[in-house]
Amino acid sequence: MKVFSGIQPTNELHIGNYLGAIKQWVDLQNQAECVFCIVDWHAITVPYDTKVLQTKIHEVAAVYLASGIDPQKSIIFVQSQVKEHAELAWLLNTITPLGDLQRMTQFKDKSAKFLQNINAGLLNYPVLMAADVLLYQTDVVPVGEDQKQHVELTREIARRFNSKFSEVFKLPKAQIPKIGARIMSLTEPTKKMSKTDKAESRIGLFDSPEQIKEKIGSATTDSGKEIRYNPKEKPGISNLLTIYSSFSNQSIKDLEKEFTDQSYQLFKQKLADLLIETLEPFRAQKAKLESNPSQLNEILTDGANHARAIAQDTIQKARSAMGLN
Ligand code: AQP
Repeated sequence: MKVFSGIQPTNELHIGNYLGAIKQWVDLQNQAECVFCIVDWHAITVPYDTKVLQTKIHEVAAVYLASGIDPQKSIIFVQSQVKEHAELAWLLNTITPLGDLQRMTQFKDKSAKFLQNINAGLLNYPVLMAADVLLYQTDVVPVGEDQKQHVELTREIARRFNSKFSEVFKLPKAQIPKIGARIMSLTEPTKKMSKTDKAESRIGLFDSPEQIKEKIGSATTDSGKEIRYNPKEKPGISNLLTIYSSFSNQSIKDLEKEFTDQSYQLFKQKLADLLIETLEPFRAQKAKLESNPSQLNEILTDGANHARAIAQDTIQKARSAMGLN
């Protein structure tokens, strides 16, 4: 089984990225050939600071390592170091209907969010993502719920290519976790937690204990007093219960029992303590890699070399199928 997934180095990674995507990767690397990418070409489709992009790339790599992704078992690399991603994206662009891209939820959301910067890259994002996935003959793409639509489009693009030219690509499937597939914003719990939203709406994986306490303490809760899971009526508390359950591996039912007749305040204090403890390895790994950046560069260069070898094999097949050299 072959696995591919990636994360954009935009702003700061949050617990939604970890629970929706990265947490699944760690288990998969013992059962499958895994390729985990830092998708910097995707990140530049929204406004960003050129001076900090490389730091953000290193931070994503630090998160992968701190989560338990082992470079001896899995390939970790930066997208822009393997140019075949751009080449395949161009080839796939020529068989992707414009209408399919215009109806993507993420394109609509991001065009509304970045009105001053609705660029063609934002529209073509899912084609580049299809190239990322298809280059590695991927079977499974472990992602959060918001990326399901893009993986379905990837599958459709692969199907179209195979039937128009010849059978070059495997048809990949999304793998969405049962719990944590859509962690919601702390301040507006009916919206998903996002890297490009305001800082108090998310818990960053590198947040300090003080920041975690403050953000959880002021997270939006619901009217009433009960700590009960009901996303429609109690979206705030339900989101906090999901986060608690995912990090503690206790079921939501058990947590409801444990916190019967307890106050929101106590529940939030316990959740903040749990997060402070479980996110400690992320803070430590970041500090360690900052003090030794050459180690990280070696891992990424080695990863790109391995990834390129696989990608070159696939792109050659795609070129020939399309009548190119
Ligand atoms: N709130 C979330 N809950 C669960 N999973 C999530 N993911 C993102 N948000 C949540 C998953 O994390 C991975 C990262 O994907 P990405 O970097 O390509 O960006 P994204 O999906 O657009 O995520 P963000 O963090 O919300 O970024 P912005 O602000 O740029 O939109 C994916 O597997 C995603 O499903």
